[in-house]
This record gives sequence, C-alpha cells and structure tokens, in this order.
Amino acid sequence: MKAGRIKQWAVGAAAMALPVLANAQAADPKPWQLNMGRGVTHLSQNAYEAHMLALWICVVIGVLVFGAMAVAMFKFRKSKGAVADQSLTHSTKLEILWTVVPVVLLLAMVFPATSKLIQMYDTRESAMTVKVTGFQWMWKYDYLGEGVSFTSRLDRKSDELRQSGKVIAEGDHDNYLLDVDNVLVLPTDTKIRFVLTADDVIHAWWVPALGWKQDAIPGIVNEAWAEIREPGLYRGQCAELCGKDHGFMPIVVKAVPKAEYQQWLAAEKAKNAPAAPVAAPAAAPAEAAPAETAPAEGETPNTDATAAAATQHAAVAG
Ligand SMILES: [Cu+2]
Repeated sequence: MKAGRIKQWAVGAAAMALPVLANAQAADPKPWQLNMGRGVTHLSQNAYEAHMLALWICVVIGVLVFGAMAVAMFKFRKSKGAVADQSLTHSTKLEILWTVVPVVLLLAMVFPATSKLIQMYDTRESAMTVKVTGFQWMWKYDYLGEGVSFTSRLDRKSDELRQSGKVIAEGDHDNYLLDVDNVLVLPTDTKIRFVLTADDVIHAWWVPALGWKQDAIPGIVNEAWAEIREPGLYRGQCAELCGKDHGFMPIVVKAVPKAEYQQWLAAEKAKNAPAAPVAAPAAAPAEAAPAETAPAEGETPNTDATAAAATQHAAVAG
C-alpha cells in the first residue's frame, strides 16, 4: 500500500520533471503539469508571457521577504540575547520605499498586460467566423457564410463508459471524456473570429491551447479570435457549470493546413448539397424572389455576423 503510493508519487514527480527538462510544454495540459502551457496561438503566447513576468516578480519578492524573515529570526534569536527594537515606530524613508517599489512593479506589469488585452479583443480583419452555440449538453458550430454547421457531443465510447458505473481504468479510453463525435476543423495561420452564444443556460467555451475561454450566454453574442500556428488536435471543455452533464460536453479542435481545410469544407458542403435543390424550388414562388435577394446581400459583409448569428440562433431554437 505504502510502496504503491510512493511509486505513484515517483511517477508523478518524473512526469512533472520531464517537460521541464525537455523545456517543451505540449499544447494540451498534462497530468501533473505545474506551469501553464504556451499554447499554439499568438494570444496564448501573450498570456504565457504575462503570467511568467508576474510569476518571476512574485518569486523574487518571495525569496527576498522570506529570506529576510529567516535571517532575522535566526540571527536575532532570543537565545543569543537579542532584544527587540522598540524605538522604530515611524520611518518616512521606509514608507516611501515600500510605496514606490510596488508601484514600479505594478507599472512594469500593467503596460504589457494592457496591450495584450487590447490585442485579445481585436477581432478585426478576421478571415472567417465560426459561431459557437452551447447547449445542455453539447456544442453547435456554424461556419458563417459557408452553410456548414453541425453539433459536437461526447463520443459514444466515453458516454457508454461513464454510464456503465465501472471504475475507469487506464487502458479503457485514451481520451476519456475528452473526445467528441464531430471535431471542430479549423485552418492554421488564419485569423478566425468566434462568436459565442448559448441556447439554454450559460456555458463557456474553453480550449487551453488557444489561450482564452469565453462565456456562451443566451441572448448575448460574445466574441473571441484565434490564429492557430501549429496543426494538431487541441482539447477543451465547458468551463461554466451548466447543469448535471457539464462535465460531459468536451471540445476538440482539429487544426489543419489551409489547403486541407478547404478540402474538408468542400466535402462538408457536398454532404449538405443534396438538400439544397429540394429546398430552393419550394421557396421560389414568384413573390418570394425579391425577398430572397435581400438576405443574400446581407450575408456578404462579415461585419453583420451578429445579426446572422441571431437569425441562426432563432432558427436553432425553433
Ligand atoms: Cu458546462
């Protein structure tokens, strides 16, 4: 029992040390990972840098403060005959020092942090928009302007395992509760705007490798963006307690090179194609024709995605 636990700790410590030694954090969080990862986007790199700056400032402060305390306690201990100094009740010099130093430190952190936050909210000049809608308990993705949309829910194997009542062993599933049936396919090196909303309760869409999480709130459209640098599979989860199956609505993003994405998109469109000719003649009586041109015009500028999102949202709800 005891040996088993020691082994467990040893394995954990090794797993913890390995990424540090290799100086390479994988995009997805790993068990026993202590530091945050760098992620695969510009924004995640920004978050990592802001975090490391604050972390190192805290480390230096910690070493200085606890070091001074340790020295004081050891050097001026009672057994050595130390007597407490009761005369120091006020020192203007010290007060100025311990006001100025924190102000300088805060300023050193606030300027880079602010510029990073501004970048984070700048969704202009994005090449495409994906609408993310949270449902109890799955996600729906709409590639706005492309006519491609699908839902993404927990993979069947995870679902069966979780409902089987058995204790999950290591070999049962490679990505237990972190796999989905339909992954969100995105192109790399492309500025992708996300508009996020929800159909029922508040959810939050979170893929750590992208560097942000954003609330998905019914009746509100939130924005975010990502430009993924490396192709790969990035996993995430809902990050807002949204009901009993909150833990069972994972997210999987598959980032592929642009050409591959275009192929995938064409294939998805082809899948939906057979339905289109059937719908078109039905909605084409003479009088409907002018009305039909209006939404087509509105669809072209990307700026109107909020309205488009609202329309699609209503369609989903119905
Ligand atoms: Cu949730």
